[in-house]
Amino acid sequence: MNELAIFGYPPAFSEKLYVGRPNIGNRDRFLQRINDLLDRKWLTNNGVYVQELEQRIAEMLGVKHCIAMCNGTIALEIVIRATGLKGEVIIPSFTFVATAHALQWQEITPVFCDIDPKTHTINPWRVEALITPRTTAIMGVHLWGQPCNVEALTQIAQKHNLKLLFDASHALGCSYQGRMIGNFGEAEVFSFHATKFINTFEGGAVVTNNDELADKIRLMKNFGFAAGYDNVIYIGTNGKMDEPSAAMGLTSLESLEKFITINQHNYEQYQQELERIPGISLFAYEKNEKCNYQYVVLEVDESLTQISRDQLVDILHAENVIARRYFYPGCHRMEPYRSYFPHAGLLLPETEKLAQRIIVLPTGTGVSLEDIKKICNIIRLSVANGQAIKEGLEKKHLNPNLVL
Ligand code: T4K
Repeated sequence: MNELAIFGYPPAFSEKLYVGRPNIGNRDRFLQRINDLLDRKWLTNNGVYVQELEQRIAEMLGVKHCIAMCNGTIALEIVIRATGLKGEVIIPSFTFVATAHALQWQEITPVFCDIDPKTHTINPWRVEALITPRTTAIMGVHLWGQPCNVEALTQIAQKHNLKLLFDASHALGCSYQGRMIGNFGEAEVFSFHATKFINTFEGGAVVTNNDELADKIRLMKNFGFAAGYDNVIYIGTNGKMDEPSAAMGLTSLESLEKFITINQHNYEQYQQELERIPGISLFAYEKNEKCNYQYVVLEVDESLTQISRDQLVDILHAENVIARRYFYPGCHRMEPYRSYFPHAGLLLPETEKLAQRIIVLPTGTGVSLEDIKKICNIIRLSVANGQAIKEGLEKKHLNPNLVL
């Protein structure tokens, strides 16, 4: 145990290993596209690369419309506005804060619903109790690329005449009951942020099978401009994706299968290495569905590991493994929501529990199978010596200069 960097030993990795390290496709193809767009002198405003990206994604998902945007948050804001949501919208608290902010930004109240501890997605059986006369929609989040229980949510939305949307930021390339994510609810939103499976530096998209909604979103993301010059017919903002971003997206898409294969091999390596460590369980994806395996998510049961999740994160960071506590502490414990709903946690026991137990580990093209073995050895060693490490860390906390 004294070999751990947290007790002064050199770190296992000389360079930091990050969660969310971007997957980058063929550099030459990307640079060629950049040269082309510079030659064309068409840098943004529905350029040919944006159009091509939209078309490729729509084809890949089997969805009628894909509208590329400058990022996932703006895409969420626009679709929320375009679908006419107001009042209250039911969402999980266990998500990236952008899901909640996209609503609150428009003075719509996010009402936080608990999650299913197995899937980490919104628990449909908790939704109905949260519906009030002000509720206009449910917005599920396909967290980690794991689809929500779309069927149950669809039934509840229909029964109560609510809109159903999905934040599919993590779920490009994933499927639900054999159909690609992107086809469910009124619309779904992807993020193509640098940290996502397919990235456009910053970027996102709304996908929908609803023609009217797609037309409206196209207007809204471009100041309300319709065909022709100077023809504003609707209120709008600037949600456009630019050409370099689309060039990156097209290049990333060409490597999609390669990225999935690497992620899946990484995932399986983690699975094998972590299998018999008491108190550590790896989030399981649905075997019969398509999955991008972009997130390697561990749950730490402190009663078995002795060390807490946060202590394990500290140990990993000291070794230069920059593990993350996504999505700690849950939106309901972040401002402004914790001030608005100080008692929200009482209705979110699974969220509260999970937010204390999750660690997300590095994967993607920047991580080798050897790296994964080393990361898992650190975890194995830490858990095997859990009690002694805990005591050592507590002593060090009292006396930071102590050499153990
Ligand atoms: N809904 C959900 C469910 C989401 O997860 C997100 C975004 C959104 C909506 C909103 O979509 P966008 O508007 O972002 O398109 C990061 C991302 O910034 C955020 O996009 C993402 N979710 C979230 C899960 O992760 P942070 O605060 O963790 O970012 P940061 O700067 O700590 O970076 C994350 C990790 O990635 C670090 O370990 C460093 C590494 N990294 C990051 C960047 C930007 C790199 O290695 N290279 C890079 O270029 O939020």
